[in-house]
Amino acid sequence: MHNTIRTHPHVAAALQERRPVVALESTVITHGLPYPANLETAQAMEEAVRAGGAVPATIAVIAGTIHVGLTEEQLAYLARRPEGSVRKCSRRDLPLALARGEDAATTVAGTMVVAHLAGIALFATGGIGGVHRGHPFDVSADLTELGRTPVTVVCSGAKSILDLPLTLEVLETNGVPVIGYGTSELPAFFSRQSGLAVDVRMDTPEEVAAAIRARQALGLENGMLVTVPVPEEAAFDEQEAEALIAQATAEADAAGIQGPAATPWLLRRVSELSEGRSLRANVALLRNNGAVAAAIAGALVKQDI
Ligand code: PSU
Ligand code: MN
Repeated sequence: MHNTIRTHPHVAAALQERRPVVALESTVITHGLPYPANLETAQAMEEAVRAGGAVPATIAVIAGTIHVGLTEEQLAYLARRPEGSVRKCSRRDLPLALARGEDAATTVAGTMVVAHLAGIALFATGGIGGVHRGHPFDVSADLTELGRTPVTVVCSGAKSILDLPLTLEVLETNGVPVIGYGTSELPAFFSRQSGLAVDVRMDTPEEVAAAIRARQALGLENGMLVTVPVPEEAAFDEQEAEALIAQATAEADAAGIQGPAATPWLLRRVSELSEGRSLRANVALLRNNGAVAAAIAGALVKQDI
């Protein structure tokens, strides 16, 4: 099984030399955004990580091999795959995709598993999964993974297609601290507000790096969440985002959409309903989160002496 994980030479060199590396997920490319916006966004996010002084490592399974860091061709290949041809790959799916030689895009949970195996401590994305509204037993494996894998996830909170208070409760149960980056309020993806408090506000990469170091010093195995509000110029106000999401959720329930299909279906519907405005917000926050994660990765490496 020595071919199970292949690390891109740029990523391998950075890890070897203890330079900053930021992992990126691939489900957002195959199941979260439409082509060609997905490819442009994935490229822009990698660029934001590089501009922030870190090496991006986008993670995906291609033909049964896990790749840590994709070539431009591999990124374009994944972004163009027709709907339904790439497995949405959480922790449980990884062995299935490998054994069957499939293409698979890693979710937050799947990406955390691989990042940890590869020795990458930080991971940036848009939104994590959570507890679905009206379906309190549909709890994303992302929350369980955050409770058991020591990777720090930089994101913009979660969309309010999820039940955000219940999502915070499950994070607490799993021992996952929620840090607000430059905010005391949990960001709700499209909007900067949710009315819910984070556990702590931190304003600099150094503060976050110190929290990561403290967790490592204690030998705790859980991950941490760093939540960054969407940039002001692309943000929706809370009521606006809420109206879109309430409609999409009601339609999904009426159509009987459930399980792993629920998140991709809701993301697409919200995008249709907002006529592309949500896409602009999505792109803006992904780039910004890449830049913030790169800065934290830089601070982490400096404290690593
Ligand atoms: N939320 C978003 N965009 C996304 C996802 C969530 O705003 O692309 C993706 C992430 O990959 C996340 C997954 O890990 O959906 C969660 O799916 P589920 O609810 O089936 O766990
Ligand atoms: Mn779900």
